[in-house]
Amino acid sequence: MVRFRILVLSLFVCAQSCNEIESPESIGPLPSERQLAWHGLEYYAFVHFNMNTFTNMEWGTGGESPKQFDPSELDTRQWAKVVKEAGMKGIILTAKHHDGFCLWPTKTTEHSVKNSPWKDGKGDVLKDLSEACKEYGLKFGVYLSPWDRNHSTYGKLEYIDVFHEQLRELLTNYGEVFEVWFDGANGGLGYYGGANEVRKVDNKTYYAWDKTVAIVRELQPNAMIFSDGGPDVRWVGNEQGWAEETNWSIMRRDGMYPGWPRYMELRSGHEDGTHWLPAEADVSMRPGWYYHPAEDHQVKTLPQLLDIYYNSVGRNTSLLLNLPVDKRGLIHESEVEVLIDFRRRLDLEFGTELAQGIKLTATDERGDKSEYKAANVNDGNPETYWATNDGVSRASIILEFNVPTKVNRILLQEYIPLGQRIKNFIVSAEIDGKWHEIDGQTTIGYKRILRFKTVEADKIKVQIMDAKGPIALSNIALYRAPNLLTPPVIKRSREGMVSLTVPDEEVEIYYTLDGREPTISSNKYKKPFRVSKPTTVKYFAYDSKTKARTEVSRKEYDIAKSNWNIVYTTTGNMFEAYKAFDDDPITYWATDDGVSTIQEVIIDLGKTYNLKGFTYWPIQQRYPFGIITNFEFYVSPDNRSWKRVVRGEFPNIVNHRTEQKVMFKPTQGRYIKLRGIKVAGHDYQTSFAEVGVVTVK
Ligand code: FUL
Repeated sequence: MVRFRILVLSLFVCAQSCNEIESPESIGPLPSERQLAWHGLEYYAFVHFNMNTFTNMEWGTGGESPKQFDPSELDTRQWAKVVKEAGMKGIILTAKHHDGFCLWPTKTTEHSVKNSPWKDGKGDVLKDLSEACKEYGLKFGVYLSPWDRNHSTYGKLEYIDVFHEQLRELLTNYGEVFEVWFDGANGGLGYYGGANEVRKVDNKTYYAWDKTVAIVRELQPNAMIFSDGGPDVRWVGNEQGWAEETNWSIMRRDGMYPGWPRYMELRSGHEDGTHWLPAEADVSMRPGWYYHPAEDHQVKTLPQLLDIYYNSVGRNTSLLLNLPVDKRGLIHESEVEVLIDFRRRLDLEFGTELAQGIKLTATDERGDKSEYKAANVNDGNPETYWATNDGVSRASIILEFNVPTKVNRILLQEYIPLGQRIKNFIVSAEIDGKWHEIDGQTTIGYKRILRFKTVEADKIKVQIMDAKGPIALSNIALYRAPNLLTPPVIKRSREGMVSLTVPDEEVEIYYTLDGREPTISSNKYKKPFRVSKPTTVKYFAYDSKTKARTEVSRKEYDIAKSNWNIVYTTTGNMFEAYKAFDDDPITYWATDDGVSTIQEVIIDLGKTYNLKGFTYWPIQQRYPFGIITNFEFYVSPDNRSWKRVVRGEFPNIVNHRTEQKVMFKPTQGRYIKLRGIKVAGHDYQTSFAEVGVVTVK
């Protein structure tokens, strides 16, 4: 009898507590199973490789010949190996870009690899890549441009059948596809089977999106569908790889479609979104999406990639990093090197998790000592989470170290199967018994990572200030990323002020101006210094914690350009012409377009110098124009009598857009004249990113 009573009692207690500890109710739209799985990928590769690789274009017209597609060493296994070693989880390939060339032997058009010299028309890049991905344990995805500038029926209904059939082929013949990528760029001028005309479409209706989505669902039910408006994953609203700090994974999706004009909203989502629609941040390793030899010196650097990572993955998006495969059919050596460095660096940044298993307390826990306890955020299990009681959307959690510990990163994750809820939070550190606020932010979502200056803390506190309902946090991790040691970036202003910068505030810089090798007893860089005469600056970065240093870099400067003035330009806005000598090759100045005569600039150097050479930086912009290929250079003492000191050609400057240096016999003069006697382009419009002189010391 007694026993029976105990049993009844305990059943009663259990029923009570089971009621108490029900999970919080979900809030707002929720991720689907396929979206949840996709969130875990975080970082994967885009590969732009197609006809444009061979025509050196970004958007081919569609009038290209399949014969032009002719890679010499195409090796999709090299792509997969590099991507795997870089720590990425998959590859999405441009199966067909806007020019309509298909990388697989489609039955829908003759404009494909089957009519190319590559493998005598027997090749199939999609097959090769899907197999390579399988071999390396990578996901495989396809980009299929809805816009087709080659197909004669583009703009008519017949084309939609072609487009859908292409989609069917891609989703049937190459195994599991994890993402299907639909571009928003649509309609316009094209070849269209020889019509060479402008064809406009209504991108809301023309592609029969409902049917398109149904085809993907039918053939690849687990595949995510990407477009500006989803339905599964949205564009992030820019092509530089960043989201806003506030970033909701939900949006008012109805009414959105590829090419949606309110794309700025994609950067932060909608707090009152009606559908789960997380963002994917796409960005290329180079200025262009396709490989152009002229951009070999513009591959993203390690610090740039880290910024991209923190501004995408660290702000609740996935990162789709584009690798422009080159004409050989390989990922270029420069990309390979930096991608591996980046991977190593990420391993270092997130190598040692400092919060795992340390003491935790929270101001509120759902149910007493329940399965929603605070300790769930650092148990290494993404399935468990800390939750607060109903009605509690403001609460703090404190992580307490056993000994003061250095920290400079915090990673937070909400338990998104129950929706995205946090609107506002503050992170603080307790140092020597006093609390210091480190950062105050808004959303978290699937993942949020904050970088901050290293603190040696006893405790770290996360205060959730506002949420849509009870809090559900599955992970809080703390890290101490080692200092990032990269060669300093050097710049000189037009006034001659030289600055040296490194991405990590805790790294020091040392330099010399007298030609001697710098050491840690040389000048320590504190603020910009003046260099107005010919000088070699030698410098390196130094981490005093580890005593590691970068190799010595050197930069030669000639006279500063502070007293230079523009005297004459054939055409163009003279008031802007100083951009041709502001010591910054990223800015540029150009003469007018549509001009049919040779263009020149005359610059007054402010006083007479003994000159022995000049320099010219071609324009660095993504779509270059007006690059001087053949030049004449003149010197004058008075802007009246001119002496031509040199004429010649900048060899291969269009493909290698780096600084050109031309020497001549020493000549005294105060005025210089540079004439572009031949420029790359359809007229004489001439651009100048930077002009400089070499003086006799
Ligand atoms: C854009 C396209 O027009 C570019 O060529 C590139 O494919 C990029 C990823 O998307 O909208």
